[in-house]
Amino acid sequence: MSYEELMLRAITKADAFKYTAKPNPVVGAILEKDGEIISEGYHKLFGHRHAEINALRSAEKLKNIKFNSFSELTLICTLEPCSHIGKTGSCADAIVKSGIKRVIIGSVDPSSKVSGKGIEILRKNNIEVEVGMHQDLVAKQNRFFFYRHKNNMPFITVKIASSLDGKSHYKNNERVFISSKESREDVQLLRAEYDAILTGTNTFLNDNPRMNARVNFQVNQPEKILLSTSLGVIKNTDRIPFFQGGRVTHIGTNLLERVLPILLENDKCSILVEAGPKLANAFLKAGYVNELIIYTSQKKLGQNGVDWFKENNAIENYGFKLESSYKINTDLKEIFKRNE
Ligand code: AOF
Ligand code: ZN
Repeated sequence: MSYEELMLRAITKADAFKYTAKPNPVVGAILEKDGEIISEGYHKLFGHRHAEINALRSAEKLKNIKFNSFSELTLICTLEPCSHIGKTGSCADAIVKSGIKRVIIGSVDPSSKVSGKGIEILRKNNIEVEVGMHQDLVAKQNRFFFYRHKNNMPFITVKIASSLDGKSHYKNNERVFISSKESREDVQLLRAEYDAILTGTNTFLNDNPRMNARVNFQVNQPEKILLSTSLGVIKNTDRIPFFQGGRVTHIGTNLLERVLPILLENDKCSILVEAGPKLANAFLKAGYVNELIIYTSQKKLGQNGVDWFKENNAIENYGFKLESSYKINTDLKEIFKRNE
């Protein structure tokens, strides 16, 4: 296999771990000799060993069987090997120590902890380094991670479920399921992709949500964030579904510029806002939203419903354009992107 084929293989196989590696990026590493794979490694679980270390460890077992010295091998890795001593040690240092002499890298790591320092360590130790092979694919598969580190901002998506007549819920807060069961299942998948789910007082009180990702595969559950000034200290949390399973953060301010730094804590890159019209519009108005996802059902709520948006053309006026749309049962799912 060529280096390019190996890079594409590493990118593809790394992607399978996107629900368990997050908020870390997915990363793949392959060691090759004369076009043949000697070993492969992937970053499978947040906090666990990095891809390069896994590849090095597997190769170690084949030394003197498939090769005699690591200097015979080329390392192909999707992301720049890390330079920091993080949870599991520096990959760049481990590569140097192994005796590898050639490394092909997909993309530079955009995080300030690394960003070029890993490559520098390799080059300083006389390792031949090539950077940029399929870097766009690597950035795309880690779009939240790249966005967060390039902009020092979280990637924020607002998700709403709307009736056909543009309403969110009934004025008297009578409980109503607007979208179909299938759409609600789709939302579970969406939740599984994000590092945190954010909601506000009204949704918290009226819907009593669990706000976790209920999917039938392993997932690093998103942190739950409650934005509320009115609730004060919440007691008896062991009886509230929202507080069960996974980390919960209660933020006692509605000033969004004060909220942003808190959204970046604990390595978080992406936030899914699942809130009512007030909070959703506040995020949109502040210009903090990257993506807007709307599930629209065939149901109408009529005069007793509360509008999602005040104006007719609100989505376009907020600076969004439609990127794609899908039918889910009788609902319509639309994804809007911010005009860049
Ligand atoms: C690599 N190989 O497989 C991954 C890397 O908290 P830690 O120690 O796990 O470090 C996480 C950071 O390491 C993450 O923010 C990113 O910069 C880099 N990810 N680097 O060399 C890997 N997953
Ligand atoms: Zn590393």
